[in-house]
Amino acid sequence: MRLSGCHNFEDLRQLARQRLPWPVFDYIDGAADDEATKARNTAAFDDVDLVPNVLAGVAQIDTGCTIMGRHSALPLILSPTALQRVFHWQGERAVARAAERFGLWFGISSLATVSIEEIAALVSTPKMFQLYVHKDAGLNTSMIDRCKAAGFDALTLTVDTIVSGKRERCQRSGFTTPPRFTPSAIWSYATRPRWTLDYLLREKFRLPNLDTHVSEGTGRAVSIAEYFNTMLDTAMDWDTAARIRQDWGGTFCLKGVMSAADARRAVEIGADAIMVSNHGGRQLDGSRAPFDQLAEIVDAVGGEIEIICDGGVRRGTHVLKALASGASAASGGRLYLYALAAAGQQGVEHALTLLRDEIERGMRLMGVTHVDQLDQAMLRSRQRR
Ligand code: FNR
Ligand code: LAC
Repeated sequence: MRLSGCHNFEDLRQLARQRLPWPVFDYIDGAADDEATKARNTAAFDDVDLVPNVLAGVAQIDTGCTIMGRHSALPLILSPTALQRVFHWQGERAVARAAERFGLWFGISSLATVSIEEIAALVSTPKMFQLYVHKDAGLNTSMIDRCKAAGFDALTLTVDTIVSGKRERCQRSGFTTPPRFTPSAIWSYATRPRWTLDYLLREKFRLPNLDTHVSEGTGRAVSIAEYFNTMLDTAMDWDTAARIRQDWGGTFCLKGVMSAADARRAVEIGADAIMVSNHGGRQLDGSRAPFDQLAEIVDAVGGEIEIICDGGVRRGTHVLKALASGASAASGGRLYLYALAAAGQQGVEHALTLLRDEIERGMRLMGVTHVDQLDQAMLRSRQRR
């Protein structure tokens, strides 16, 4: 299959599967335990139907909106995801450039494989830095200071990863950072010569060992691999989140909020936005889908804080349903990661073209000319007659 033959995300997912060694594909495609939540994240959108208004005069439509105080050409954010140069040698550079071409927000993970400074210098489109609080407070301070100096538009604190979800596909494949040279891993590389040549010639298999964070105070350089394997700290609590919000001082988002009580806590500590998210089903399997949970969150804090619906988005209509349910935007990781893995920046732009076209077509068929016309009256739950 070629990129030009990809007409939806499942096509892009298959193209990624063809190109990636299975341990790398399974790291993207996989989730926690039985992967029930990952499946529900997308299926949740199918349990709600759209009720269009016709003959509404939709010759001119505007898909633009404001997200966290910045204009966005679509109500869509490319969520932060780790290790992108493991998926494709262009990595975060490709995603940043594609986001800029489409006028979208994108996120850079604490586990990114391109530096904060390089990304900031590369593009001017709104960007968030996603912080995983590390046990070494000097690392947290260093990253926040670097993001301030680099002019990042928002700090997004991920709060649903106090411990890692049980990723059984990764346990089975032996996917680790840095990649281990077990017999099965070597065989998986041999079956994907194009990816392996790229990775060998460009990254020399050293990628996750790049030193990308330096601890303030100790000056200790920490590689992505070490950060990935040492960051989680069960001591992380709301007081820490409030302190980080204070230290950052700018637009602040909490990613991974699922309960109304936590949404209210986010308002109390002065967060500007929350990403209602279960980490793409990669953390607590059995967790409710963000789209299913959205109404409860909107009832609790709608109008007090921006609400972003993160996860499971695979169609333009999913974005429209999230907005009609009260979200200010939708976001996702796999919605662009399969495309990145399959074809770098060209792939991400292809995925964003598919989504943009589906959002535009969906708005026209819904009879709306601007995204803020989408509301609950246009939705019907399948359960309710
Ligand atoms: C992620 N996600 C993630 N989230 C985060 O806060 N920091 C991170 O480093 C990562 N890394 C990461 C890697 C990969 C391979 C995936 C698939 C996901 C979660 C991501 O931001 C987002 O919440 C989910 O991807 C949303 O679900 P969908 O859109 O992938 O269904
Ligand atoms: C993951 C972590 C890195 O989901 O957020 O793999």
